[in-house]
This record gives sequence, structure tokens and C-alpha cells, in this order.
Amino acid sequence: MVNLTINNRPVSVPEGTTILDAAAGIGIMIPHLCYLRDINEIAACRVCQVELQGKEKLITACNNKVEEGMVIFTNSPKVRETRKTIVRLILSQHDCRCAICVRSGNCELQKIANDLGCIENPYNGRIEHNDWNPEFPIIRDNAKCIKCMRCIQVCEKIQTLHVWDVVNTGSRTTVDVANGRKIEHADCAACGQCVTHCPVGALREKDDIGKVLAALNDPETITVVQVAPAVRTAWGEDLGMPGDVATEKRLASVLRHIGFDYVFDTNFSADLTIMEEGNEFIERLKNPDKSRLPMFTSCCPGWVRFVKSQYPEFVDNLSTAKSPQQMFGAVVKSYFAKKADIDPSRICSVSIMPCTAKKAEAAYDNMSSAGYGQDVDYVLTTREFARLVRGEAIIPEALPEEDFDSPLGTYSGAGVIFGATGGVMEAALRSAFYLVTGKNPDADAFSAVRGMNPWKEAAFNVGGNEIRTATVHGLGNTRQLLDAIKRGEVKYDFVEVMACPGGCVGGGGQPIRDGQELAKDRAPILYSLDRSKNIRFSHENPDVLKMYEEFFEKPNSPVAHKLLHTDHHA
Ligand code: HC0
Ligand code: SF4
Repeated sequence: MVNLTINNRPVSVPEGTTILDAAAGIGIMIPHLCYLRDINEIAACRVCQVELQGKEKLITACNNKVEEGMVIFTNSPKVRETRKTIVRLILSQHDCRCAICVRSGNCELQKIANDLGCIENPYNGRIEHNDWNPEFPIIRDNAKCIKCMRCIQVCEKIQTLHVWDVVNTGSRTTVDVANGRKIEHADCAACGQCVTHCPVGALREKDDIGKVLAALNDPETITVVQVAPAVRTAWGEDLGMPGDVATEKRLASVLRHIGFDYVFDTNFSADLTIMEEGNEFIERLKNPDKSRLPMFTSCCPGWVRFVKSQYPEFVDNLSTAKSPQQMFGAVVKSYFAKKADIDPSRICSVSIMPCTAKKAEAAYDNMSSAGYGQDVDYVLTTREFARLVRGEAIIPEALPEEDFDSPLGTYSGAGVIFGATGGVMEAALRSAFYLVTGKNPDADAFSAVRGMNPWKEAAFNVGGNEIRTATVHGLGNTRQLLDAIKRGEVKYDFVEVMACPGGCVGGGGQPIRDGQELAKDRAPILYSLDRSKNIRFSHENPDVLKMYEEFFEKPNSPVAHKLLHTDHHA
């Protein structure tokens, strides 16, 4: 153990502890902007400086380790003055129009500047603007970039994509797309992890709230909304609501109050995805030509973008099933329109997603199979949804809990767990077991695929066949897995990939809390919804079964192929 004092208080911590952590351990918070544990420990912002007795120069707390006998002051007059000067210098190069920033109220720079009392600023620096493609799901505004380097490091270390880099030199140093490329040509998966780790408003999603409001206010338009599994775990966070108030039933009520004509659930089409993907998997398994095994899940658009740009040799291994979001869109403008006797050209189909890549997915040319424009017209992230609720001056707590609409609002326990890493695999195995044996397994028989381990392997006996599975999340982990498959070190039949750490609950469109990883806290909500359901198998969702009877006939039928599957090469 190492003994030192911080602000005259004795501390004893293990060797190798940083000054930042040693101070935090006794409740002394040292302000910082750029630090992210294990990802960004480079003291780029200099805000965490502290005074070390006997030293003229201040030292940074996030990347300096404790030493025996150190005497540290985190808040001396010299530290306070220096920290304030540093924050003022950062502010001098920052577009400080907080009133029109999406991160206002949730911005780490705004908080520190306020806490330190930076009411006036004697410095007047240059604010750099950048050109950007306004249609790309990820928007970068360099007038707000504080050069903390978090986006560079998250994209490189967690996602292994190296989309961002430092560009220019001296006072013009900034962060932009690496190698002078345009973002649309930079192999960006659009996962949004750089956005959720940005401390300020330099990175955000493309804002589609205005388009959704226009549709809601057009009397000729019929608005249909779907809500992704993971949204229900986090929608209350940006609205300051505790979990027991921010329930999925209250979410349905809020959407109805906003004015959506039909409030449906992506969980319904998650069940539908299992019907298509489960059957497709059994077909591939039976086929003596095993060339399309392992089969990879295809519902995460960040992953699909990644495999296409980084490992095109595996594209044929993707399931051809569309994601639940896109199946839902295609069903709304075909089956549902017919059933409800609505002209599909009047429908505006909106989805609320924990994801930024879903915006890109919805806009692909081949995602218009119902024949009435895009199957999903607009995608709002969970964060945009919270802004929409605030903009409409709705107080969710004052609304009653309500059910989702029928028939596309019914779901099984298998459908809701899609939003957590391992969930798609578990849901698929529950139904694959039934397809092969004609009997239901115990609903929790495949729980080995749950949890936050980055790369989980499990083998299950399904009707005498051993099915080898892998579940991976985070694109860096995915790269390791694909490389291991290529080297012949591992062999699987079925692999689930989610681009974001923890799966959609940790998605790039979810509420932001100082770059913290919140997936582990949100996933249990989905598993408890699963346990609470009477029906826990996708193949028992009564409304999905009815839809097959009335419209699709059976999984992988010609009409199912037209509406529910896609060609990943298109
Ligand atoms: Fe997901 Fe999905 S589970 S990708 O993570 O499959 O975004 O929540 O909506 O589409 O259902 C995200 C979440 C979805 C889709 C579903 C899948
Ligand atoms: Fe990298 Fe994802 Fe950000 Fe694209 S969206 S730059 S892949 S972290």
C-alpha cells in the first residue's frame, strides 16, 4: 500500500492507483473533462491538475500514480486559478451558445465552467467550423470540439475503426475524419459510440424531430410508431424519471399523447424476426453444404456496415432476415395497412431506437419493399425522443399507464430480450429447439448466453444436434472473433453480433451520462420483462401466428422473402 495525504487527509491505496482514484476513494472529486477509464488516460484537457507539495509545477491527477509520502492539494488557490484559466481557454475556442445545443444541461464543459464560476472570459480564441454531410446519422460540429480525444480513442480502441484523428497543427489543431476522407467514405459503422462518449455537443445524431412533428401535424398523414426493446430501459433517464415511473406502459401513453395514431412495439417484429431467422438457421444447418455457416445475426445495422466494409468475405454468412425495425416498417405499409383499410401512401412510419445506425439503415435504397417510399420514414434516438417529449411540454408522470395498440403491439418474452447482448441468440435458440424437436425447452435453458462478457461461447444440444454459438458485442471484440474464425481457431454454427458494448441497451442513441457504460444496469430490466410474460417464445406470439395465417403463409414464403428479407449485396 502507498500512504499519502490529500487535502490534509491521510490515504492509503494500492500501488499503481492514480491520484484521481485515490482522491475519489475518500470522496474528493477532482474535475476532469477528457478522462475515460481504460480508454482515454492522456491528460489532454489538463483540467485535473493538482498541487504536489515541494513541486513548482502542477501535475495532472488522471495519469499520475500515487507515491509514498506525497502531499497533494486538489483545491489550493494556485490549483483553482490554474484550473479556471484552463477552462476559460477551452471556452475561448468553443461555440458557447448553450441555449441551442442538444447537450445543454448534460454537458461536462458547461458544468465545470459553471462550477468554477467562469462567468466572464478574458480570452478570445478562434472557433473552427467544419463542413459536414447533414444527411449522415452522426453530425460533427468542430466549433464545439474541445480536443479531448475521447472520440478518437473510443472509435479506435473499442470499435477498431479509426474514423477520427487529430488534424492540423499548432493553434489550428482539431479532430476530424482521418486521412482527409469524407465521413460517408470513412468506414464509419454509424454506431454512435463516439457520440455517447463525447463530453460536449461536438458529436450528436442527425436531428429528425422536425420531420416527425410535421407528419404529426399533417391531418392527411397517419402516423405509426414502433419502439425498440432497449428504449424502454432508458427513456426516463433524460426526463429525470425513476425506473418505476418510466415504464413501457407509460411510454405507450406518452406516444399516444404526442399524437401518434398507432403505438406499436418493435418487440412484435423481433418475434417475427425469430420466425424467419430461426427457420433460415435450421435450413442452413440441414444443408450439407455448410458454406453459409456460421450464420451471423443481421439485426444490428452497425455490425452489418462493419462486416461489409471490413470483412466482405463474411457477408454471405449474414442471415438474410431484415432487422426487426425494417420488418416492422414493411409490415406496417402492407399487412397492417390492408387490415386497417388505410391507404399505405398516407402512412408515416416512425421508430424510436437506441441507435444512430438505424437512421442509416432506414434510409437504404433497398429498404422500401412495401412500395410506398421508405418502409420506415424517420428514426428518432432515445435522446431525440426525450427532447420531443420536453418540446411538447408533456409531463409523463401525470399520464396513466396504457397498453400498446393491437395487433403489432403484442410480444413474447423472447422479443423483449433482443435489446441486451445475447438476447437475439437466446430468443432464436428457444424457437430453434421447438422447430427441431416439436417441444418447447425450458424458457431459461439458454441463459448461458446472457451477461456482459465480451465474447461468450456456448454449445447446446438441440434435438441431438450440437449447436455451437458465440455472442459478441463491441466491434473490436467482433474483429477478434472474425479473425479467429478466419485462422480456423474457433468454429461456430450461429453467431450474434451487436456493435455497441452491451448490445442495444448500451446503444449510441441512448441517454448519455459522462461517458459511463450503462448497459449492465439497463439489461436486467429486459430480463425481468421477459420473466413477467406468460408467453416467452416467439413462435407462440398469437398475433405473429395470425399474421402468418392471414398474410405470409409461412416463414420464408415468397411474400415473406419479398418483405422480410434483404440482399446484403444490394
Ligand atoms: Fe436493437 Fe433490434 S434489438 S437492433 O438492439 O434485432 O436499435 O433495442 O430495435 O431492429 O428488436 C436497436 C434495440 C432494436 C432491431 C430489435 C434487433
Ligand atoms: Fe467510430 Fe462508431 Fe463514431 Fe463511426 S459512429 S466514428 S464507427 S465510434
